[in-house]
Amino acid sequence: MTDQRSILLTVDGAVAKPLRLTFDDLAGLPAADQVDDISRFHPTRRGSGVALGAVLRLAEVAPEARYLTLHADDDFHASVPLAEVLPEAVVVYHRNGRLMSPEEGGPLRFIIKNPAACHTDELDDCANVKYLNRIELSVARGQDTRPHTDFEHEELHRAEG
Ligand SMILES: Nc1nc2c(c(=O)[nH]1)N[C@H]1C(S)=C(S)[C@@H](COP(=O)(O)O)O[C@H]1N2
Ligand SMILES: [Mo]
Repeated sequence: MTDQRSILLTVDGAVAKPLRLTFDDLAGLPAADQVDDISRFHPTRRGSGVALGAVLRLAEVAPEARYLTLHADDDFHASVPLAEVLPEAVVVYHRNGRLMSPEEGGPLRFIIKNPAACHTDELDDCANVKYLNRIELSVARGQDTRPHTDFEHEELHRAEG
């Protein structure tokens, strides 16, 4: 069962301080880093979160890290360049103070504010990872299962139901 004390997010790899964060840890990050209402960026998506930078600051990313890999419960993975994603991303973790359901992409969803269309760039809509459970920092690119073609997309979205 997911509740306010469950570990929602692991941050590990090339960091000085690996993290295991609960809902309360995310809610306890500074008010200035909280990002309200992602429907401002994505009209059909819901929820509020915290800037990726606030989470990475806590983890103390190693200076040699170049990639950030997002891992999800459904074995979906995306690996993106750290410097580019850092100012763009939000870790969505609540909706009006409540945990997000899987139907909403929760409990955690990664959101790039202004992504490129699917498979047109490294920071594309496919990297808006749902059911996020781990962020891994690394020197080299990590695991990436994003679809590359329209056909692969159709297959994936069919499997998602
Ligand atoms: N965990 C997980 N996240 C995922 C996917 C997935 O299959 N699993 N699909 C990705 C793709 S290819 C796209 S285009 C978007 C779709 O987001 P939506 O369901 O909000 O439209 O989610 C991305 N995040
Ligand atoms: Mo996608």
